[in-house]
Amino acid sequence: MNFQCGQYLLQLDRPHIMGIVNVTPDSFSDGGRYTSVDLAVEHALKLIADGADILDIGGESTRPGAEPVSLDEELNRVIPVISALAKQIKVPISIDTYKPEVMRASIEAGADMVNDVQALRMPGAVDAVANSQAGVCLMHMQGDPKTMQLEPHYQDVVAEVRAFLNERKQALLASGIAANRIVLDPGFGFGKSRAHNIALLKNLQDLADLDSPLLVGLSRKSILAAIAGDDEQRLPASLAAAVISAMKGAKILRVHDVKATVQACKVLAAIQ
Ligand code: PT1
Repeated sequence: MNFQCGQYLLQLDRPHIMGIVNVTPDSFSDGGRYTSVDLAVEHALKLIADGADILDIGGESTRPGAEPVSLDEELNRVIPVISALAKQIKVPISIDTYKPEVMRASIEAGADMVNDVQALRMPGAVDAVANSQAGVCLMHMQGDPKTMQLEPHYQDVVAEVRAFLNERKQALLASGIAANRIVLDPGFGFGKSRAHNIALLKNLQDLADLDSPLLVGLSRKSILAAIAGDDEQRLPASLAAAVISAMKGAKILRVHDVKATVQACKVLAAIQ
């Protein structure tokens, strides 16, 4: 399975590690530590040295309860970071955004991939990526970040997430976006109860037959603390989740702890 990701063609023959670079003062887990462009770039370079295959740059938190940020604020955070990185790195740069204007400006500045928790549902989002070579991650979310964890409900969470991702994928194909530019993501923690998240992880292979690579983001999420008990970094549970995801067919793992996840995946590779 290959993945066209801007100027890169990734052979997803082993799990690829997507390192998280938050450029937002209220960001999840790294809250407040990387607020300036320089610190975000420095963190990104560290993740590459640790073995990241892709970087995911985000300027607006989408964790439960997060408040939206304005378009100008988001652009001010992410564009200088993408511009600085594009000049000096040899791994694809992903932009984590649902705003079409941020997608366009990011691609212009050198981003290779658009990672959208809204699955390109904002008006203009499909057009913003269509005339580029950018890779696209379509993620499932029920509701919106502010209220999504209040009362998540499904008849059959796996079937409903699968149907949604398939529908969004078909919409992109219909607008001329090549199949090998698309990856799909069940959206762990986005409008899902503990039972919903567990059902999705357990049945991840049911999403693999949509014939697109799967991206999984479980790193440091509250579902892991709920299962394993909380600690500072939620690292042991995050590593377990990464290996389980990879065993069940995930091709891209979106993580904070790149070095540890690379090592965990090597143990899996040794037996495959
Ligand atoms: C994700 C993801 C993302 N997650 C993709 N992009 C976040 N493609 C941001 C919690 O319960 O899974 N896939 N971009 C971060 N979102 C959350 C959600 C962070 C829930 C924390 C929680 O702790």
